[in-house]
Amino acid sequence: MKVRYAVLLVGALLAAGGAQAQFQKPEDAVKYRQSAFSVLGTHFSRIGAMTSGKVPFDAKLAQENAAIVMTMSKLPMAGFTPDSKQVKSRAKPELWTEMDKAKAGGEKMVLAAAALNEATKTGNLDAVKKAFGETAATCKACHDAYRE
Ligand code: ASC
Repeated sequence: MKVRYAVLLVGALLAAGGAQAQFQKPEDAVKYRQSAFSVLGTHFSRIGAMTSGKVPFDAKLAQENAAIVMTMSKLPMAGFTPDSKQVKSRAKPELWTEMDKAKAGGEKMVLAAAALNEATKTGNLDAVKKAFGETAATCKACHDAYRE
């Protein structure tokens, strides 16, 4: 029984640590989110090159890239810490005053990226195209609203 409680406690602490991102400095939070967006965009664009016909569709490659997109999509929002508002970036003032909306936009992106990952598992280009477009729309929504 005691062991069981200890396991639960450790689990709760880990969950709290994950939910509450910790950065040494506000600048680190900015660097973190920008880095996460950069890797996310790189792998998303590789799928985009296939859906637009710029490079041939390779189902396995699409799936590998989508798995990375799905994982990366979960990271950047944690970098929008309140104290990072003071660091110069392309974030519009609205981002900080509408943080709940911005976070909701981030969650839509996470869900869309997971759906894109599922779509790539079908190996069907049309399914990938559709899911890619829906994911790109979630990227664009926040870029339009919150990025200079
Ligand atoms: C991309 C990319 C984005 C989104 C966005 C969608 O390929 O890098 O940021 O799509 O342009 O409109």
